[in-house]
Amino acid sequence: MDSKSIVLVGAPMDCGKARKGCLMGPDAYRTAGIARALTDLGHHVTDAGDVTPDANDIPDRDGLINLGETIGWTTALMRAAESAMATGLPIFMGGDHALSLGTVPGVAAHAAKSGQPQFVLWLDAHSDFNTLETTASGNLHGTPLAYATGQRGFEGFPDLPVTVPASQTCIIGLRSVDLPERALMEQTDVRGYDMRAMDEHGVAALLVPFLDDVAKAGGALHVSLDVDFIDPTHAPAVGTTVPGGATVREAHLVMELLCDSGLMTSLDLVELNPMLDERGRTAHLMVDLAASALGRRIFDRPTPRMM
Ligand code: 4U7
Ligand code: MN
Ligand code: MN
Ligand code: MN
Repeated sequence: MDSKSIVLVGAPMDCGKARKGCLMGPDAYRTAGIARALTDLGHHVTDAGDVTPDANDIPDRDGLINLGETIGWTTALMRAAESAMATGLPIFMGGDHALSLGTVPGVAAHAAKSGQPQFVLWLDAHSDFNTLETTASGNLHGTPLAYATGQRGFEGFPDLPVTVPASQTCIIGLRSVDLPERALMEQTDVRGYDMRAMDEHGVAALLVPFLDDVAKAGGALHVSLDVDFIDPTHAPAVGTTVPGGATVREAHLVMELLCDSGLMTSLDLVELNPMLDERGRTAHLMVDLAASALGRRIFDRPTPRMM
């Protein structure tokens, strides 16, 4: 792969759910050597440090966890994402998945300025397609894909000048979808593939047609990788474990196919909770997956670290 300018953007946000720990994610990725792993592949890597949330006086609302704080992160991350796109390929290091409420609209705003259609690949056990009205848990990390695709039901959040058409999004890895979010998804043409589809057809057969569509449209491709896409036996450091997830090789294959396509223009690494990790193995796996997406091939892997 050609040498790229990669910009690391930390988003130590933890307000998207009640359980704490994701705020340590950015520093866990730094400690696990994300910059070095990408530099070793020939890329130019800069660390832009951590974003801080905007202040606002949005009142809390019953049944919604940390509404004002989440909106503060959303507005800050929209700006950070749009401006990072002008300097290279951003990797947004979360932080919980509520960060995509800001990163996806931010990168989409950048693409719109050059008339490029924005596509989104969502690698997740969950569809994250709840709205403020449908969420049963009140955890806003379960809502970003609905917001970014322009669904109604986000009162208090900024109106999005640029949304990503649901037809330009693809979810892979599904095994936990709430009934109301499923009903909402079914009104759109989001492509959602569950673990059964992955078992039956193989992940490449699901991903490649989507990548072909991105290529044909000359699109930008944002990839949002939730730790819980991977099976919890391999990636234990996440609050929302769901058994029956992707294997290590399936996850790497997705990243390798993304690399071959040359289409990925931005990446979220979300939901890592270092408090729940085992000797850093999940953080290292996420770094290795990012490296696969950016050019590391199987036989280039360094000798495994002693952990
Ligand atoms: B994640 C859930 F109810 N759907 O809304 C919800 F199952 O970013 C889970 O994918 C959301 O980890 C998971 O709370 C959000 C739940
Ligand atoms: Mn650009
Ligand atoms: Mn998620
Ligand atoms: Mn998830």
